[in-house]
Amino acid sequence: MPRCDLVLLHAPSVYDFREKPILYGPVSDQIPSSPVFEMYPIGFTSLAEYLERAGYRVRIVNLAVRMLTDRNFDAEAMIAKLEAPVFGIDLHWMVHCHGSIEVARLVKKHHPQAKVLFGGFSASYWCRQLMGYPEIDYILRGDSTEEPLRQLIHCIQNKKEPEMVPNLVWRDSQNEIRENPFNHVPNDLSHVMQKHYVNTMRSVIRYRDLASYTPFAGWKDYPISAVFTCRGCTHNCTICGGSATTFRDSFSRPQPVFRSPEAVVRDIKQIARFSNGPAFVLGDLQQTKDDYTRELFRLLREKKIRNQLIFEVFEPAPKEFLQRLGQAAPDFCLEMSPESHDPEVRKAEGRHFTTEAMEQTFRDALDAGVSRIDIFFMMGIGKQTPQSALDTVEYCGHLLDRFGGDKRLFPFIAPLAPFLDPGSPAFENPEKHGYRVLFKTVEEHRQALVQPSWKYSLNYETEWMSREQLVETAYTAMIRLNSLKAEYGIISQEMAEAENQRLEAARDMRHTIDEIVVQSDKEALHNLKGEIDRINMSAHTHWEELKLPVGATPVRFLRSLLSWATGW
Ligand code: B12
Ligand code: SF4
Repeated sequence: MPRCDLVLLHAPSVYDFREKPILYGPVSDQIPSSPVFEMYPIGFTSLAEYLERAGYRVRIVNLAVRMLTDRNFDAEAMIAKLEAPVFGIDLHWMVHCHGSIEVARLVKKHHPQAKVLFGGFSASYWCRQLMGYPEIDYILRGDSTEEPLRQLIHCIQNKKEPEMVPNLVWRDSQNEIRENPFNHVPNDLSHVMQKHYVNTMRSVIRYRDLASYTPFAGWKDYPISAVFTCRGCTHNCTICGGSATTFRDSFSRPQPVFRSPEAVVRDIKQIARFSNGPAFVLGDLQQTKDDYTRELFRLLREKKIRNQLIFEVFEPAPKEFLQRLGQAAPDFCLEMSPESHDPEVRKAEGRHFTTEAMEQTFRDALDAGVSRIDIFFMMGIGKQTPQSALDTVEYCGHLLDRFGGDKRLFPFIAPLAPFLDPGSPAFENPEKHGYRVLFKTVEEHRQALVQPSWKYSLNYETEWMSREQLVETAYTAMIRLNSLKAEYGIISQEMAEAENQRLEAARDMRHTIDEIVVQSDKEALHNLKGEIDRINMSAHTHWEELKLPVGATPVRFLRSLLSWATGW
């Protein structure tokens, strides 16, 4: 096998999810991942690309996707086979705190001399507690770890203590935990993602292992890609662990940093070379200055990108912005997450806009030629009672009426699950926002993830909704919304029925599990494993609704190989 300086591993949410009977619930219905959360952070490709440019060899292994797509895939054997002096494991999303720590343990078991490094938002937030796990040697904090990681690998290869590596938390030779200054927070991102798709392709070929680079199960048929425009956020949503205050307090970033319009369009162009799938432009462009969006839109027009582009707005957008967007990216899609129809609930969530302004945005986007608008509502948030969540669904009916049943409007509703984000304003000041945080340590979250049903995994409840109420309301609201969407012809009757059948089955199952929990009957739970798995995996059919058309050859492998060979 060719030399490797760093292996980046992505774990499933729960390491032994194939053995444990766990009813996951609708925790990942609105993203490409299954409840195993098999998608690795976009930062993996950025870290790999940066290090490859610096002369190191990096391999990405998405263990989660391999375990999910191949029942016989032996993750431990794969870990044992890999050879590298450093293994980086993401703990970006808290939902991986079971799997990531388990994978770290296996790395140490098979490679006692190798170093184990953690990184990502959750690793940054929980760094002190995590250092209590003996399998973790290093944690790199922050949203921009490319350069610190290069320095760390240099130290490891040259057997130097990493005292000067910024953002690093580490254990020194005396077994003391050391925290280096957290001061690498770049205000310019021109050093990252310069040629990342080319470098990714090179590694795929070098290690002859496309399967391990796959971002999520089903990616080959629906290769949606993400293009990040910024690190940080100007907004401060109450439940968000990526809000302005979380970035400031937990990731040392006082304000967001934006990539240049050229870099963003370069990424989109690179994606277009190997994929016909949509590209999701992450981050509301309205956060930038007007001349930024003008330049970005100009470049998009000039490059004539054929892939469908998805944009998101965090707040209502002016008509002129949407028109310019429509001209730059005809056929564009728009996403917005008002979370609730009720202005009071929205305000408590940190979204200070009126229903009129929101509906005007939908109107203007439709007029600007949007091909679809995905509207996301959430259940379990502050000031929201079960009735209020159900009223949100009825509001969706009103919205569809108001727009004459326009089939480009796609409302969705889902629970805030399984976790309230660590570091979010609500997690940090639960009383102020009417939340009760039930788990306060990494270990409690780890244990929560292996509970038999998602009701017991939820790490919070609110003054207005208990965990029990949230779970019950979630099923009722989602079933009702599916029926509504079928009534308006937004989804087919068959899809609504299939969706509702699996939601009903999940609801029945969660009641059965509640009874088993009361009786502490482990054997009865194990006997349900097959049925629970069937419900868990069929839960993912919901994602079908969010897909856009991608044509007959979604991924162009030959073209990618050619690009690699010619160095782009
Ligand atoms: C884009 C985004 C997504 C995209 C993910 C695209 C992708 N593949 O990364 C989508 C929409 C799919 C998504 C899904 C989810 N998301 Co999200 N997401 C975001 C968002 C809006 C931006 C993240 C971003 O820009 N990252 C770019 C940079 C900062 O990160 P990065 O490049 O990936 O990684 C850098 C560092 O984090 C670090 N790093 C990361 N991993 C590692 C590993 C090692 C070893 C090292 C050294 C460093 C390192 O270095 C990288 C480069 O320097 C944030 C909110 C925000 N404002 O930040 C939420 C956020 C990260 N998501 C969050 C959550 C909860 C989720 C979901 C669990 C939601 C759900 N229940 O469905 C899922 C999980 C998906 C999965 N794994 O399957 C929370 C996380 C809170 C927490 N601490 O757990 C956030 C903070 C806010 C939120 N609620 O949306 N998300
Ligand atoms: S949820 Fe709010 S704070 Fe978080 S990334 Fe989106 S707009 Fe920013």
